[in-house]
Amino acid sequence: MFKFASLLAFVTLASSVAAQAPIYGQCGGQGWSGATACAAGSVCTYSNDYYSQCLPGAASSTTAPASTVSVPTSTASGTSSAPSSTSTAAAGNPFEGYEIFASPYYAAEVAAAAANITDSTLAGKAASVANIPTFTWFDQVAKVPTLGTYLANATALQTSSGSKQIVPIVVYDLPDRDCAASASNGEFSIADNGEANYKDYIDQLVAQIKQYPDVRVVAVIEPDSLANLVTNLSVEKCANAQTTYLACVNYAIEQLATVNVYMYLDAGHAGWLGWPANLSPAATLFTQVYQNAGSSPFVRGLATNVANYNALVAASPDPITQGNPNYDESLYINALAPVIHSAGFPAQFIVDQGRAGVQNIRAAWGDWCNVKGAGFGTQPTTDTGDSLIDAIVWVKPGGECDGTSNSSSPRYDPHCSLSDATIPAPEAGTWFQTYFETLVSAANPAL
Ligand code: RCB
Repeated sequence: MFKFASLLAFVTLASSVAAQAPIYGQCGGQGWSGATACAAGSVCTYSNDYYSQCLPGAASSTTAPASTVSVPTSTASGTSSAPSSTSTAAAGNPFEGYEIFASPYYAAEVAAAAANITDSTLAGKAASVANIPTFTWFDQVAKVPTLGTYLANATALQTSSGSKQIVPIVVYDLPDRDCAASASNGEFSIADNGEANYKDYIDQLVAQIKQYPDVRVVAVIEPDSLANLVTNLSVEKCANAQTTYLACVNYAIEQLATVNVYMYLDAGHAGWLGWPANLSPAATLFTQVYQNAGSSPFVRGLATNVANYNALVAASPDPITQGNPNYDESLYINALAPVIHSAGFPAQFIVDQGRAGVQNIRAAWGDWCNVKGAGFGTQPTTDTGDSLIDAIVWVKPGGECDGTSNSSSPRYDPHCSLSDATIPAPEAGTWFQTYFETLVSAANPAL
């Protein structure tokens, strides 16, 4: 998976009338013929060979505070803990009593996308997605300064509104990233100083977070990474990456704990580690990672279904799940939890439902790329109906592409041209307008 997209349509429009790309607009990359200068207050920042983007400078940002959405809280808890300004982790659910801060970056993407929809009913629904809090992915070190902007905005909003803010981020920049697939290969390579580069990336995240102790930060740690170490050590790139992944994830946990970040390690999904043969090795690995990092109370638990499509509770098993008794995320979590708890990791869970609104759309459970017919799912809430689950969240920013269907791209992954993938799909990480429109129109519950 890979997420950090361009405002393609927005940029196209803007670059035809101005020589400057707007903040968050594309400003370079192979084949790019639009503006290469950025609007005041932003700097053209290399993302990858296909994509450079105007990012606000950390010091001079004028980004307006983003809107937030109240996360309905379950009635069980009336108390909430103090802002994370001490080194003691608060007991209980870190989401409880907090509003999840809505990223101004994703809001801008969505606003631009909605402006491109002619059907006014659909456009109105699309625009409403900007107010639904979605995690922000730090998939590249050059984007880390923008975290300071978000934290400053969240701090200001917390002060002005009196509502405590939790800023949701994804830590996603391992060297030799996405070792079993191609579409989301990252910027760092183990062979080329990758571990040191990764530690520098973590240090930069920590330095930003340290400056804003009054807002709470919650992080999903390295999607797919530990799951790949459970099931894909037969892939040479994963086997080679094993030691480095573990060292890097350990460093991330230990450092982020020093600035009171509440962490959930990515735990794949029901159709990956939920297979009975995979559950026990997964529990062992997660527990080892937790304990090697000193059993930090800031490691709250595990995140499941990130960027995937599984229901939390399926009305009936999708035929593709046949053979796996854990055919939805709830069953997976309730099968994994006792094993991991008895191993010594008292994990709680969060579950991505961002693209899980429509079921029975895949030809095979392992299909993950831009699956056709997906709709936005249950909106973020702590009212999860399961005491093991802290929150339903939207981790994958819906509308950002999973990977290109162009077989001549260096990051082409065959999953992205399967019969159940949406084709043609643009380069990984760019905005995928038609996919976003389907997510909106198929949303369940409806937007
Ligand atoms: C990642 O792909 C798939 O799960 C299991 O084996 C079986 N049986 C991408 O790489 C995930 O569904 C495999 O052990 C065992 O008894 C990322 O780029 C798929 O989701 C299991 O490994 C027993 O009948 C992307 O971001 C994952 C496999 C039986 C991410 O997905 C892939 O593993 C599963 O089959 C049957 C997004 O989630 C990685 O290899 C598939 O059903 C099967």
